[in-house]
Amino acid sequence: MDKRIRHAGLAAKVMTAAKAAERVDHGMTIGMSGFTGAGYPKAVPQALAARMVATHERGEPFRVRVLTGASTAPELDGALARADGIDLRLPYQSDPELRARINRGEMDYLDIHLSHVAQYAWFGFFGKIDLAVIEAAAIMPDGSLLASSSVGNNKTWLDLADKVIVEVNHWQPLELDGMHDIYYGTALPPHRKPIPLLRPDDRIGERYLRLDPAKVIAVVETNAPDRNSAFAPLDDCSRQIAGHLIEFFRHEIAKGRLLPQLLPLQSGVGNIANAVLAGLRDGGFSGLSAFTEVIQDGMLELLEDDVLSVASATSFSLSPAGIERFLGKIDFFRQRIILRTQEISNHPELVRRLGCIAMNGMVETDLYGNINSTHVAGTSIINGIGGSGDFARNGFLSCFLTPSTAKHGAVSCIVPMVSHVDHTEHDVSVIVTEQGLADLRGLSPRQRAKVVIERCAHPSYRPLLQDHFDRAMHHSRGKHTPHLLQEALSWHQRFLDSGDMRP
Ligand code: 0RQ
Repeated sequence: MDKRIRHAGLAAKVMTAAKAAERVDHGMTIGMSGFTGAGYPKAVPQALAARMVATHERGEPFRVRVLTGASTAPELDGALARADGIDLRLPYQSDPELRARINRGEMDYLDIHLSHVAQYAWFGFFGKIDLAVIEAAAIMPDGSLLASSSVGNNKTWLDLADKVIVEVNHWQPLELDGMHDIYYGTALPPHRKPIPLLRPDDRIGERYLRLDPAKVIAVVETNAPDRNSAFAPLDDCSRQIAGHLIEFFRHEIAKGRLLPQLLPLQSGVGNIANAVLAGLRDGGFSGLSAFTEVIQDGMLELLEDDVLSVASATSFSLSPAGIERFLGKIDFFRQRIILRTQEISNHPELVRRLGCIAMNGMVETDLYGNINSTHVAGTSIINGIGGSGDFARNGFLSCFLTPSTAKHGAVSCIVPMVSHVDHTEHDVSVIVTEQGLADLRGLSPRQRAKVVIERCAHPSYRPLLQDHFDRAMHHSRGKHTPHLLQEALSWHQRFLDSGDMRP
């Protein structure tokens, strides 16, 4: 028996991806593994997409509802979207083909706080889960699964689904064994108990994902890497944003509001988040911890340099170079990295208890600190809220980062009114652009507008924002949060009409 499939009954269920995909039916709700391009099934979704195309060519419908941990990769979201095989997708995506279909209104997409997904599934809000398709690094002798490079919602899909297909990926290192911590203590209200996690490095769960072998209808063997793009080299803008944030941390330490080892860090995805991590390394910090969702390249470097002593997350999101780095020192990283289910990695109770410092990207902010993380001009989704809300609402400090402009200066990321709200003014502590940092804590809406314009707006938009605010102060009936309602979204309309927000 292959050393990766150590359960005799399940070894007997090995078949090709095409055979496994034949067991999937039109209309099914499928929970799949995968989180930010890691640990997603790689063969069955592509075989399923091929079946869908053939079925569509016969003039018959074949679409499924796809639930995951977060974004996946071209082999899953891309393949199924190209085959027009997704009826509904949740809770987070970043695939260009899928995004285009969502924004053309050809399928439904539910953008959900990542910590809510498991409990919504338990509450029954997504209906019956027919099938789970889960990537694993190995199947243990009792049928439990050694998870691969993400945990995400795998526990929930394995528990709730009627049937299970396991993809055993030989590319995933067996040395991941010992890195996962699968907590089985969550329950439906009113039976909930406190989650016994007091520090980011506490282990509260089990080593493997429980699986009832009787549910398994197929085991498919693969040997394929996780796919994530390389990070862009650090540019001046990201460096400046990181620099402002790190200067702010130093200021807070000097004021006695933060300890030198800060508080557990949550860091979002993307180049700016990676730049902040690099800034922490260069800034002489040490003894830090992370309680976050994804482990990017920058976090590996911090662990190696002992800036970070532990990182708790639910997934990796590594560039090809980051994967090489990880594989080369996997025993070292296993001592310092814990991968949990996303209901725990993002749990509001834990984020509040630990006092996380949340650092996330945004699309735009308004003068008052309401944040749009997801939509262009209020209507087209980019990725989704992901875990940003889980951390922003409950963290000790909630920081949102963006360049002050987008689209080569044609768009201001500071606007009179956001075109879509993901995080309200009540949940936002700090806004950072390459221009500077606005600390919104303890400020009224009018005070906030002043610092956001002064510190964060790009010089080419600052006078326009100041003029808008001054006239709003003069004409607005409600001076608590001044707005010129007839103009509030005119910047976005101008961008749609002319390609530039400026008159
Ligand atoms: O589009 O490449 O087509 O030009 O948005 O923007 O500057 O590359 O920044 O990769 O850091 O993404 C908010 C999307 C930022 C991300 C967002 C356009 C811009 C570009 C991307 P183009 P950048 P980033 C943990 C936390 C929500 C989820 C989250 C995100 C594209 O950070 O998805 O935080 N956050 N999860 O041109 C129009 C604006 C724009 C704009 C940027 N104001 N108007 N377009 N863009 N600002 C992870 C998980 O939860 C899994």
